[in-house]
Amino acid sequence: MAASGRAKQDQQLDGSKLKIAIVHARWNEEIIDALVDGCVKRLLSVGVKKENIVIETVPGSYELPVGAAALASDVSIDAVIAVGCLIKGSTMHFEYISEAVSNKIMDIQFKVGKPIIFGLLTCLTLEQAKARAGLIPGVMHNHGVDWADCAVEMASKYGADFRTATWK
Ligand code: RBF
Repeated sequence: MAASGRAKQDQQLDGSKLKIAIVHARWNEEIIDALVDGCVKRLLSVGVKKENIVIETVPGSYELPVGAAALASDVSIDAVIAVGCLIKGSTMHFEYISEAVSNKIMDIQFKVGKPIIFGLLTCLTLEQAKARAGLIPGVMHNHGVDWADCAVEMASKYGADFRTATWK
């Protein structure tokens, strides 16, 4: 039976030769700190060297595509993880920002030929965000861990071919 929810890893991850950038928004600090922490710990545990983890920030999630594109243009970086947390309020900002960011991140990875990992939580409540950042014990795991796995898997499996692919 296919795994549901968290994607099942089909190979041993080895990040020892990779350089990974994380760009994160500064809104919803408690959530972001937990997600970035989960992400960094996982990158280290799958072999990415401390000096090969680059962390940069942008003001809010809307700025993530610009930050991600700038980092991805550095030839030494193999993948970028864009981390943000949008919490739905009473106006339409949530819809505009989440759609713009998700579309642009997809677009950038095809332009630069590098994986840009979508680490944007789009939550209806703060409670949902806390759960997905692993801040409510026993409820959900820290999704930053999945994004680290995703970056290492995509950069190792598809990085080189994707960078040079002519069909992009
Ligand atoms: N940025 C986030 O990363 N998370 C949010 O929950 C968030 N909420 C916002 C709510 C409103 C009403 C506005 C105007 C902006 C919000 N932003 C949020 C900031 C946004 O991503 C961006 O930094 C600013 O709009 C400047 O371009």
